[in-house]
Amino acid sequence: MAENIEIQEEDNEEEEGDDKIYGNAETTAQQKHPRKIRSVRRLYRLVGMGLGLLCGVQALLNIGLRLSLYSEWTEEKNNLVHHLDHVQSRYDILTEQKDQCGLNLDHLQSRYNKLIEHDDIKRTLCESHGFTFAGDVCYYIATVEVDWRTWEQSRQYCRDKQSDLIIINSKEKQDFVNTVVKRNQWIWLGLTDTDEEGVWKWVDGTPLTTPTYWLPGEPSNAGEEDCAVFHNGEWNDKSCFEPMCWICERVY
Ligand SMILES: [Ca+2]
Ligand SMILES: [Ca+2]
Repeated sequence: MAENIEIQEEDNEEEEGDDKIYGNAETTAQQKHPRKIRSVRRLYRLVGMGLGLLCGVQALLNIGLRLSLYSEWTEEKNNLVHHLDHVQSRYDILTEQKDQCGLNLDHLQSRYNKLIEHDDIKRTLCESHGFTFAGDVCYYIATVEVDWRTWEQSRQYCRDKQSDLIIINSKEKQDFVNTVVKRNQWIWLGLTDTDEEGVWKWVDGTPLTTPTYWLPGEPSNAGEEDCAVFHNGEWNDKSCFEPMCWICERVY
């Protein structure tokens, strides 16, 4: 027993000895290398400050970049708005000019209509286009027999002269044609039943009504005759493909 107590006392003495050794190690190191430790601490502080500075610079760069982009976008938006205003302004001006042209055109048409109410004006217009003015109607009398044409070709000739094949819807016009057409001449009229057999219509779309001047027994549609012709004061239906003379009528 006494021996054990002596051994424990020896161990305690040894542990107390170790604490003294390790507890004094740092103090000893500080005492031995004070400059080195201060340098390391200073280095840590400098590294920390550097990292903070870098973060700050990056934040400033981000803000600067965003401000730059916003500035460019704002300038582009302002340019677009300015351009849009300009286009709208031009559109308004053109719309106003269009409306003004419409008014001017209506005014001119009205004046033209009043002018051509006078027969002498009509006659002048008619004759200036190579037509003949008679009974308030303007005619182009194509009775040159060497230039016979089919019904469709004759009509196209009239259309090229801003007219159409003659419409005889009154006794006065029938009498006029009688006076200008020679005996035995065949003259195309603007009358056809091409759309529906037996239903005769003038080229302006109006149906055939009285008075009519068909030769007795006509229209016969003999061998498919769909176009009307004037011959010796009477009407007959003939094949539209036969060559004939024709008369154009121009309406003012
Ligand atoms: Ca027929
Ligand atoms: Ca016939």
